[in-house]
Amino acid sequence: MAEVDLVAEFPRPAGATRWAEVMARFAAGLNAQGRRVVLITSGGTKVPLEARPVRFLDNFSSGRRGATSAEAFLAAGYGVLFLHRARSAFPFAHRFPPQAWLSTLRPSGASPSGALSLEADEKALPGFASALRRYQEAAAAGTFLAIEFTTLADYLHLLQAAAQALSPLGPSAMFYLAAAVSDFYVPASEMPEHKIQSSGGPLQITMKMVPKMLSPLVKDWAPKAFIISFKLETDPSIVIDRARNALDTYRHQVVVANILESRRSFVIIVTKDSETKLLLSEEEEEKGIEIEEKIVNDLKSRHTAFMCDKN
Ligand code: 9Z3
Repeated sequence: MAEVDLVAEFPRPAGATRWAEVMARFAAGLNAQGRRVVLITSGGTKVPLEARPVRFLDNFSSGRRGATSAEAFLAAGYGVLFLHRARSAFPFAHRFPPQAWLSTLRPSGASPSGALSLEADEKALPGFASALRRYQEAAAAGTFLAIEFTTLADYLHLLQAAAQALSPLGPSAMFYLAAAVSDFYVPASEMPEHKIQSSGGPLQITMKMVPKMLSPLVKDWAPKAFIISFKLETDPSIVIDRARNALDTYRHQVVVANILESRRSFVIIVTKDSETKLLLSEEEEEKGIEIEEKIVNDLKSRHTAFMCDKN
């Protein structure tokens, strides 16, 4: 059966062609070094309700899962393609919001060459210097590429382009789909052109279902890759069933199941024939360990096994 282009009905973002080239070059360079590459999607999508949008549908996702996981994957030797919602948590920077450094970093002089010196008490900004160093090492080694999306349409086009860029890597590519992608949208043909008027009374909107991109991703865009999706629920009693349902439907390798309130300290790694609980103890939390380190460790070994199986 001919493949239906599910992405085509969404407006293509400006710059998509250039980003596709940048991603393809990034992936090819790392592939030539024999490095594994992970595509991390992170943050929530924004869905416009009007053609000249004043209002949007958005969601809770902060992007912390994706940003912290990117750091752990870089430490584990992966190349990281970080497809994230603009202004959501960014690797190595998200623990240091402006409030943390505006009052602690002090300009301590500028040299005639234009170099600016900044000073801070190490204790006032713990981890800051090490985060800068780790980010700059990854940037210099060419192992980290960050690309932004804002709307659902941006996300869908960039995901497709990223999948195509990683497709030549076969089983060395991992997809880590942690973004919280809207399930609903208003098609361009049904959008009011102008701002919806409150004088029209209470608002009723009918939204269409967003097609599940996991299906073409697994079947057509990157059929040899190691693919992990995330399942978020607020009701703990249904999350495993929903995760199993996704594995049965899409036939990919792993679902990471999590509950909204406990997502920072508990997840379940679900595969066709296993369920592995990963828990962060209070002691570990106090030491500053994050659950993403455990998730990435676990998935890296599963990825190794997957690659061995394919070779
Ligand atoms: C997740 O489940 C992520 O773990 C979170 C991370 C979004 C909860 P934060 O960004 O939170 O650190 O604040 N992501 C996937 C969520 C999702 O919408 N999954 C779909 C679903 O559950 C399947 S693709 O139906």
